[in-house]
Amino acid sequence: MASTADITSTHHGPQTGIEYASRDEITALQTARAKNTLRHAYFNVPHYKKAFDEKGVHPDDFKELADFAKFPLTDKSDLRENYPFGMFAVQKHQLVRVHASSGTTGLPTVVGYTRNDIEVWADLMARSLRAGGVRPGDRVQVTFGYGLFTGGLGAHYGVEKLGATAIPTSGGQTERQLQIMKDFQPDAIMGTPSYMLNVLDRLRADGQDPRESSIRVGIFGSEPWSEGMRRDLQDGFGIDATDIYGLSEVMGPGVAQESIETKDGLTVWEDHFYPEIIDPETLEPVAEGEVGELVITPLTKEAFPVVRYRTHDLTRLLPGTAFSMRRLERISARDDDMIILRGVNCFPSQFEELITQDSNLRPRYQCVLSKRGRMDHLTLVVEHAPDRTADELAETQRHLRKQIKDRIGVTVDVELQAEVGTGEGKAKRIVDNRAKE
Ligand code: DLL
Repeated sequence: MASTADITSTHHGPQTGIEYASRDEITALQTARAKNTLRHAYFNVPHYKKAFDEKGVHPDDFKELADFAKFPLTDKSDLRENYPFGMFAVQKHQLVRVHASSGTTGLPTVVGYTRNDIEVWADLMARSLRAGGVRPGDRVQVTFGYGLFTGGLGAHYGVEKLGATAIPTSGGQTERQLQIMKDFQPDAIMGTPSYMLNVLDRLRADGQDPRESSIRVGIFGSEPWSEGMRRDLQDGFGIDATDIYGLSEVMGPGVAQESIETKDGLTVWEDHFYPEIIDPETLEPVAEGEVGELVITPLTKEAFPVVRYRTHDLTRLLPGTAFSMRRLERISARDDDMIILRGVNCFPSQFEELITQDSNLRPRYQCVLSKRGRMDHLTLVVEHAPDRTADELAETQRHLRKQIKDRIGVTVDVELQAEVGTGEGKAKRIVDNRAKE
């Protein structure tokens, strides 16, 4: 299990923590922990016993990491079928907390934690915060929602574990957030990138210079964002911004985190998670370094072990840089966010990258899908910067449309509006009106 020694060694201490272990050591640790996890799932969760038996595999068949490919994948539907507590591997009295993710449709998925699971999570969040540039003694404003969502409480326990001070503002109520930011002088802030953009705009609208704020670092995630958005947030606030990744079914935030020193993708904390990339069609592992769907097996979970969980997030695995553990390339899309226009696959993040290159536009946008005859049609609705003339806007609109055609290869309509809402919490990027017509 991770100890606090792991977190104090990151970056500015001696590089002796597990994040700097040799690949051989990491492989040995993952193999040993994977064997335990597979046994734990098989013998304590009826779903896994059945799924393994149906596939004709037994935990004893696992000898090396490549053997993971023999074991069944787990998808959200498996969790839904066992709603609410059917996938838990421990007795009721061993649970100290549950969280749930609402998902886009249907029943929420419910996840549970033992005391030790919470400890490990806090350690990994503390390690993530440290990798993202937060230091003991810093004040950290946590604008992720507190509640069933894992963002707020997950971040909170990590801040405390690191020896920093949590300012648990939770999400929303922006006026109040700003007042607290001004009065409490946080060194760091955490939240979704789309919410941080709201904060930035509100400060500017109030006639304040966001660069004057006390914030030094921002740790943002829970939704896809682009390099362009990073630029906007870093320049806007005058901070270093890094990316944090996680999902409730696998733990919560802190599965992977970008290093403030390299800002080159997110290190997967491989002592606790085994990442794989599969082809979402064939479900077979892809060649090393190729893009596909991320599949994760947590290696130390007690209450809620998951075997080969399909994240539906698209990315690829890269070798370690800041740490010896492998990195994920920025997760720019989920496979269910893929838009297919006349045979061309595209993702909202590709539009975002172009939007952030134009100073007449704000990275607040939605992709509105409709039907034109039998064809799918996309209208990209984008917020424009204030005080632009009609001519400037017409030119901006024409330019963006052409850029999208030239760079992404699809024809879309572009609509510019003074304000575009993307919802509370995670930004809603796709509005699908196709069934309505
Ligand atoms: O969003 C956990 C979290 C909280 C992560 C705070 C980071 C910060 P869920 O609500 O279960 O958990 O949603 C997980 O969000 O499968 C991705 O599709 C997306 N996601 C999370 N982080 C990132 C990121 C939390 N950095 C789902 N980049 C995941 C892109 C992200 N997508």
